[in-house]
Amino acid sequence: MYQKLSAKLLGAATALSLMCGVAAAADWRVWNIHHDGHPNTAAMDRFAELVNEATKGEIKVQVFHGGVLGSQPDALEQVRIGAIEVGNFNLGPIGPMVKEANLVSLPFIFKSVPHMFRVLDGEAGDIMAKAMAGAGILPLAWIDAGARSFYSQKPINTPDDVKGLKIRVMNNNLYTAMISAMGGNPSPMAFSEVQQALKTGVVDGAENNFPSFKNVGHYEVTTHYSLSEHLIIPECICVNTKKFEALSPELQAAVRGAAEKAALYQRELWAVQSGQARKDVEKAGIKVNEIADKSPFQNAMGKVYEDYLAANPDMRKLVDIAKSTK
Ligand code: BDP
Repeated sequence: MYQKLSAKLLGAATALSLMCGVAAAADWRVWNIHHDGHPNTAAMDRFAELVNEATKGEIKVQVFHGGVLGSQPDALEQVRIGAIEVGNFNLGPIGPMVKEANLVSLPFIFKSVPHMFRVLDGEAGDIMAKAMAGAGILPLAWIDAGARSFYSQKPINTPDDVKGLKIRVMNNNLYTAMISAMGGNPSPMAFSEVQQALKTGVVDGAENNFPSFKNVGHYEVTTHYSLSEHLIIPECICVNTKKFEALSPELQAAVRGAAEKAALYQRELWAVQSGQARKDVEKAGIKVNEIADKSPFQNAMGKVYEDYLAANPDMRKLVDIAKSTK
């Protein structure tokens, strides 16, 4: 009797909340790997404020910076299953879970950051976003992560300079193939371990953009940053698909709007702070070398593309779209 009554009451309450369009207040956790001083940290804080405002507190967002909720592959899994709601993810570590996301991890696939955004804003981006959402990681907005270049204890000007070097990469077989194709020894490793590994000589080098190179102190334990710009990998503000889809259309629009605004803010910050990060590390003693001719690096990637497309022939369509995007 009691059970029946409470079930009825619950039913009535649900019906009422549906009628009024009221969803229960939710607490959302956001994973961010970066620390204070990185553009993404400020942008994710902005995202939290915007969601709190736009949903009038119905969704309360708390951001956990510095990767305290786990490494990036772990956090991706957590967002995929809904244990964490949102993450600022790099698409590199998403590739092993969602094949379509691997488009952006093919070395030199994009001509520039604006080119990368044009590809993401077109059909290829739609295909990638759908596949990611299908895997539980729905991209609400794309953000800028510039280009990644090598840093080590010596300048790198040609693939030959990579020969024999142990280079840390993010978790993705495309990156190990990329380093091997240059004659180096790839070493996949969590971001949080890289500074110590560089310091103790466990690895000879790594690769990243200027803001991340600076923010986690990799510049303190290396001497040269060589502008190979071999990868232009975007990032996303991504949400667990089921949790997002369970929201009312109004709340979905509010969350998406907040992510889009935070992403624009991130891109503005990035434009200024990536140049500043370069200046800061140079001031601290890092020698930055331009690589006048990148074609030897690009040519060395022929085999990476060949092997990858032979194993993943269905990725050719995305590669063709990216290459034919002006
Ligand atoms: C940074 C990305 C971050 C990655 C890190 C890495 O923003 O998501 O985890 O590189 O190299 O630039 O692991």
